[in-house]
Amino acid sequence: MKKVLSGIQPSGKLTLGNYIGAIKNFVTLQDDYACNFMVVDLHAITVPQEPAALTEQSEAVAALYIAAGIDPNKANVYLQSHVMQHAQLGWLLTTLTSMGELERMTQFKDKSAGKESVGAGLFVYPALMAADILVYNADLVPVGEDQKQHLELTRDLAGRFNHRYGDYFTIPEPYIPEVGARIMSLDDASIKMSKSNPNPGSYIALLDEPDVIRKKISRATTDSGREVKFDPENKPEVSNLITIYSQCAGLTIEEVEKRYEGQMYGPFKKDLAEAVVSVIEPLQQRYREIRESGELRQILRQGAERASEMAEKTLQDVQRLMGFVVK
Ligand code: AQP
Repeated sequence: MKKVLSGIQPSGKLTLGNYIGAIKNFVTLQDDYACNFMVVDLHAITVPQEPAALTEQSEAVAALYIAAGIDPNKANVYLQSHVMQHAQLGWLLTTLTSMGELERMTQFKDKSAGKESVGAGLFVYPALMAADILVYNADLVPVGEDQKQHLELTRDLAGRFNHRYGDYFTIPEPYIPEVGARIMSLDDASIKMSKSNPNPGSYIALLDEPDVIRKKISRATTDSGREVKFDPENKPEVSNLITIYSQCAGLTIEEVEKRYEGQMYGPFKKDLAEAVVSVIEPLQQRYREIRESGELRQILRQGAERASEMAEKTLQDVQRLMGFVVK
C-alpha cells in the first residue's frame, strides 16, 4: 500500500483554508493509502508560542482531524514531537541542505519580512519537513499550494541523499487539490487565509460560532461589480467566495455561477454562509464529543507508537548508509 504523510501546525485556530486545502483531502485518502497525519508541534515553535496555548491547540488540531472524519483506526494520528525520529532525521537532512536553498523559500521570506530578529528554526524548518516525509518514505503528500516549494526541496534532498549514499528514499509526489488549494483571506484576496493572521475577520475558524461565521461572510470584501462570476484575475474576492461555496456545497464552480446567474452578491453571500455552517456545525458537534470523551491522549499515544516503529527503521538505515555506528 502506498504511503501518505501530512501535517498541520498547531500555531493558531484551524481555518476553513486548512480544512479545504488539507484536511478534507486527508479524509479522502485514508481509504486507499497507509496514512500518517501529524500535528506538527515542532514546526509551530519556529515562531514563538505561548506554552498553554500550544498544548490546547495541539489537542484541538488532533481532535479536529478526527471530527472531520479521519478514522484513527485507519490512519495514524499523532503529535510530531512524540516521534523523535523526525527531529533526528531532520538534523541529518539539515546537513545536506544549503543556505541558498533555504533563503529561496518564499514562506521564510514572508514570515521573516520586517522582523528585527528571526529564529534559526524558521530558516531550517523545510529540512525538518523533508524529514517528516522521508522518515516514512511517503509516496504522496497532500498539501495546499503554499507548501509546494517545500515539497520540491524535499524531493531535491531525497535525490541528493540517494545520489550520495545509495538509492534509498522514495521521491514523494505532492497531492494538491485542483480547486481550493489556496483559499484567500476574506478581507484581502491577495493573501491566503491564514490561522496566524492577527485579524480574525480575515479567516473563518473551524471552531467559530455559526453566527460569527455568518457575520464574517456578510462582511467579506467583494469587488465593485455585481456579477457572481469566477474570474480570479479581475474578481479575486468573489472568485474566492465561489471556491469556498463550491467546496462546502459539493458543487462545481460552473454550477455555483449558474445558480446565481443574474443575482447580486446579497443572496449569494447568505447562501454561502449557510453552506459553510452546514459543514462546520456537525464537525463542531463531533469535536466537542471527542474532547469530552477523554479518548484523545490514548489515540495520540497509539498513533505515535505505530509511526515510531516505521520511523526507527528508516533512521537506522539512513544512519548506516551515512556511516554512523548504529547501536
Ligand atoms: N489558505 C489556505 N488554502 C488552502 N490550503 C491551506 N493550507 C494552509 N492555508 C491554506 C494548507 O493547510 C496545511 C497546514 O498548513 P500549516 O499549518 O502547516 O501551515 P501553513 O501552510 O503556514 O498554514 P497557515 O494556516 O497559514 O498557518 P500559519 O498562519 O501558522 O502559517 C498545509 O497543507 C497548507 O498548504
